[in-house]
Amino acid sequence: MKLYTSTRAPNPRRVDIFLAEKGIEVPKVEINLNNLEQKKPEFIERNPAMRVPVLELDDGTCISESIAICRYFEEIQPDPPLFGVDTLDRALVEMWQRRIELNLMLPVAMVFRHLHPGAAVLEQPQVAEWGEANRTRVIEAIEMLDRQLADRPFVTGDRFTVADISALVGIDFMRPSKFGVPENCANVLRWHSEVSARPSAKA
Ligand SMILES: N[C@@H](CCC(=O)N[C@@H](CS)C(=O)NCC(=O)O)C(=O)O
Repeated sequence: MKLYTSTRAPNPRRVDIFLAEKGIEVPKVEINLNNLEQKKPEFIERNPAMRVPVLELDDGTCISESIAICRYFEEIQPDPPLFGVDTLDRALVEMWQRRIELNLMLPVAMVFRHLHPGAAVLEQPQVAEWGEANRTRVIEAIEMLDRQLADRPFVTGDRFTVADISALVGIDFMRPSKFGVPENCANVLRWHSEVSARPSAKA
């Protein structure tokens, strides 16, 4: 088994945090995104979407999409459960994970890809207006999260789940675009300092 990954990129970090929580180690192959190694034919064979992370199994099967990779590890090692513990909990984790991915992570990525000079190699054309428009969406998503975190320690309740991982990675990826959690979102700020203190957050 091998994990094709890229240090400091947010989606690979989701898998790294997930694996750290499970205590699983997987050998890694570094893909240099700035050198566009993800667009080379041998990588496209592994992932036609030309993105990291990709998990290659020993029989050559490749799994891409961070959450699909995490689900694979959840099945082979259920403890600790990070996708919910029963029917209702699994549905709630799925709901929040998708909300966070679509409403927070994606707009944060749009801000970075369309405004950061370092992202020009990945995103052509860079449309500054689209990047700016997404800043508002990010803040709206954080406000949504703030309401959710008003009366529970983690995004879906008493347990740390994959929804917390996506939210943590999304929020931390605001940093290169030089914005962050608004000061009035006290619940998110409390949650963020707690989840950042987990050893897995160093991933
Ligand atoms: N939906 C994918 C997104 C993967 C993704 O966007 N990966 C970025 C790094 S965080 C990438 O490989 N970018 C390369 C590029 O844009 O060419 C997932 O969840 O894994």
